Amino acid sequence: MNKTISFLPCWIRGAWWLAAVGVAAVASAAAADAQRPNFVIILADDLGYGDLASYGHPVHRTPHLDRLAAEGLRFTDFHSNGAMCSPTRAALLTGLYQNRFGRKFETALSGSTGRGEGLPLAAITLAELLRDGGYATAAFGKWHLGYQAPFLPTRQGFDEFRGLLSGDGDHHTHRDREGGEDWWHNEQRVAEKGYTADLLTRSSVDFIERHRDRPFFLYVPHLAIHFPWQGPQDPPHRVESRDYETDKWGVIPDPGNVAPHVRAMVESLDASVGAIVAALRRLDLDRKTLVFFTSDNGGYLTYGTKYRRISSNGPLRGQKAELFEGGHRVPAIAWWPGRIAAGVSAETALSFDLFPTLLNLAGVQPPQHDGVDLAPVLFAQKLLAERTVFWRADATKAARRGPWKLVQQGDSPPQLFDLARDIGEKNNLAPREPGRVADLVAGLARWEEDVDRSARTEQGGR
Ligand SMILES: [Ca+2]
Repeated sequence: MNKTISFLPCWIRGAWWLAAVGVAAVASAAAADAQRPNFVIILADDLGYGDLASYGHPVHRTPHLDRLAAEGLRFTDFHSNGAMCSPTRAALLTGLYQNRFGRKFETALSGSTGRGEGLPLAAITLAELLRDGGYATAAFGKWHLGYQAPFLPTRQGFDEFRGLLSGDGDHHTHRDREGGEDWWHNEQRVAEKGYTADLLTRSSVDFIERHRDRPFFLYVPHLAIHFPWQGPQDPPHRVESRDYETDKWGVIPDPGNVAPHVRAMVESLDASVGAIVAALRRLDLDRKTLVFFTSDNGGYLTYGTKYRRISSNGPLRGQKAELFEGGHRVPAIAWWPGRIAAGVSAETALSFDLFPTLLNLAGVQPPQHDGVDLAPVLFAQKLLAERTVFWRADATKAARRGPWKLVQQGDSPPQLFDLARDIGEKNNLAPREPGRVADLVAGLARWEEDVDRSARTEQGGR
C-alpha cells in the first residue's frame, strides 16, 4: 500500500486514538516486558558516507563502529530523510515526511528566526508511543526541534533529556551560536563541564544502568561531528554573549585542512559508541537490545570558500544540504547479537523507517506513517517491496525508485541517474530516458500535493 496516497490526518494526536492504544499497551506491557527489546538509536551529526573506516575512510580509526558493522548489518543504501539536521530529526521521530509539518522543516530550524518554532506538539513521536507502551525513554544530545518551551524533548515523549536544544554549540563551553548557555537537564539550563560527546556517553551509560530491568528507548543524537570542529584536545572557542554567526566553526589554524579536527571528533564519537555498547554487554543487555547507528545528513566537504577538507562522502556527489547522494546517503548499522546476522544490506532504507520498525518490535501498533518496517531486512535477509521515496528542500527535489534517482533543482530540467551504475551521479540519463523521467516527475508532483495538504491541515487546523 502506498501510505502517502492513503494518508489521512489521523496522525494528529486524538483522544480516541491515544486512549485506545494507551489501554491496550498498558495491559500488555507487564506481561510482555521480559520479551520486549530495548532500543538505542545513536544519531551522528553531519557524519559523511565515507567517514568511518568500515565505509572506506583511509585515516579515521573507528574500531567500535567497525565492530558493530562486522557483527551486525551494515547498510550501503541508507538515507537520511533530510539533508540537514532538523528535517531528519522530525522524520525519524514521527515516521512521517518532515514536509508534512510545513516548509520550515525543509531546512534547519534557525536560532535567529525560528526560536518560537518547533516540531508541533500534536505530532505523535516514537518516544511518546514507546513511553505510553511502557518504555523508559531518554534523549541525550542535540534536539534541534525547538529552541524553547513548549517545543522541548520532555514534551515530546522523553522522560529525560540532557544536552543542547540548538543546532550547534561549543563542544567545551556549551555556548550556542548567539553565545548563550545551551546545556539542559530536562527543562532547566544547567552547568555541566566536559566535552559534549563524553557527557552524552556518561548520561547514556547511567540511564542504561538505571533501567536494566525494564524496556527502554535511548535516543543519543550526538553533536559530533557538527561544527564548531573541536576534538577533545582542541581549544574552547565560544564565550558568553558574543555572536558567533560569522565565526561559528571553532579555532581552525589551517582552514584549508579541517580534517584533523574532524578526525578527532569522529574518533570521540566512536569511543562513545564503544562505551554504550560496553555497558550493554556488561549488564547482559546486548542480546535484548537493538542498537541502530546512523547520521542525520551527509558530510561537509567544504564550507564556503574558506574551509576545506572536512568530511568524506566517499564516492558520492555533493554534500550536506544538497540532494545529491552526498547530502543524504549515510552510514547505518543495525546491531543486535543473536537476532541480527552479520552482513551487508544494499536495501534502500530511510530514517523514518525506524518508526514502524521499533514500534512493531515493541508490540505497539504504529499510527499512520510514511516509512516501512525494516524487520524483513534486519531479521530475514529479505527484500522490501519496491517503493518510491522523496526529498524536498526548498526549490530542490529528488525522487528515488529502484536504482533510478531524479534530481530537480529549481526550474532547471530534471536530471536522472542510474545509481546502480553511477553512484557518483555523473551521467545525466534524462535525455535518454524520458519515460522514467516523466514517471518520477509525476510521482513527485503527487507526493508534493499530498505532503503540502498535510502541512496546510497542520498549520491551519488549530
Ligand atoms: Ca546535521
